[in-house]
Amino acid sequence: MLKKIDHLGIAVKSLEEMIPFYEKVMGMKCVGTEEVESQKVKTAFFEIGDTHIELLEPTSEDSAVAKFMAKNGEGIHHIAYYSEDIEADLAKAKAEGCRLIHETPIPGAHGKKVAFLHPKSTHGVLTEFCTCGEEH
Ligand code: CMX
Repeated sequence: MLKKIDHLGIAVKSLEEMIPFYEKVMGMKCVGTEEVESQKVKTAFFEIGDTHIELLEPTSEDSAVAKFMAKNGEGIHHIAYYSEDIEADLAKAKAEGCRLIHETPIPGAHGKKVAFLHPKSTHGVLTEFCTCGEEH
């Protein structure tokens, strides 16, 4: 079952420029940065309430985030829901007609297991289910 919004993913050109922006303008603290090689991104996480903002900087021109920015510029890239049973939630979404980008979860940032649903099957919103791992 999906329990809460785990994080919102925001595509940015430069973490170096955007981390100070979020810290100064929004007053949030950056709680960690990490490169996720499999996804060709560098990430920075900020805590806000019991959820997080994830900034995503592409590390390669062929990364999903680089392709997104080439078309849309910087902005909201995906929404991630925390799941207590990711396999069951994926199976349910598939049974309801959603197209799974990942049939089984893959390793994501902070040791989490993650899987994405294709935005064309979720009314335009790239959707991530994630579970376990560290606190953020
Ligand atoms: N939100 C909404 N729509 C999106 C989108 C996004 N983030 N990214 C792509 N799309 C749309 C495109 O605009 C395009 O729409 P049109 O056909 O109307 O032009 C369509 O999806 C393209 O789909 P595609 O041809 O199947 O594939 P792409 O090569 O553009 O890849 C996607 C899109 C979603 C399959 C790919 O980005 C993907 O696999 N994403 C999942 C993994 C990911 O995003 N990783 C980065 C974050 C990792 C992290 O958080 O750590």
